[in-house]
Amino acid sequence: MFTMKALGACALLGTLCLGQPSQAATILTETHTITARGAGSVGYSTFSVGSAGMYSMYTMGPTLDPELFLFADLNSDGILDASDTLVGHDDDSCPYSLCGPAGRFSNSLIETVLSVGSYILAVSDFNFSEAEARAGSNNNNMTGDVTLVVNSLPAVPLPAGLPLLATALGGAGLLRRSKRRKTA
Ligand SMILES: [Ca+2]
Ligand SMILES: [Ca+2]
Ligand SMILES: [Ca+2]
Ligand SMILES: [Ca+2]
Repeated sequence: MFTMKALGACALLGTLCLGQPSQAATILTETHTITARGAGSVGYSTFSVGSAGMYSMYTMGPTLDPELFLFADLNSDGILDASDTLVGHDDDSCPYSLCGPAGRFSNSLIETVLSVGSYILAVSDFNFSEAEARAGSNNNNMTGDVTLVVNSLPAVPLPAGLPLLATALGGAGLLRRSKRRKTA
């Protein structure tokens, strides 16, 4: 009886029982010095996702206007190839409370669900395009250090967790009904 209850609670919590930690965890912090042009004008960071779930990626670049691209490194070689696909992009979504100001402008924030695999972040100063990220060169009028941060977020954030909870509750209902049928 107690075992059945424990199983039910685990189903209710879903991925909390098996998947990600219940607290946000930083999986990458890396600082790039962004130059005006050429090889140093784009900063790249690579990271791996070992557990599918919600992730946040953001910039802290006090002296430039960061613009951020996220690519799936499909062949897991740590290099941005033509076959690696674009997953996310942002210029100015990060609030000052999280990322601080970026000159007169704002930092970048990408929050998305990521599946297991390898990823590449590319950062430079606005105006920065996907083509420039892939080419590895951008002409910047603002330069300086930008720190890239990647966090794994708690497994079931609300309201994204609500449909899961509803499914789990439905499952618990079915379990109760099938038990009732057995005892009847
Ligand atoms: Ca690659
Ligand atoms: Ca920006
Ligand atoms: Ca600029
Ligand atoms: Ca540009």
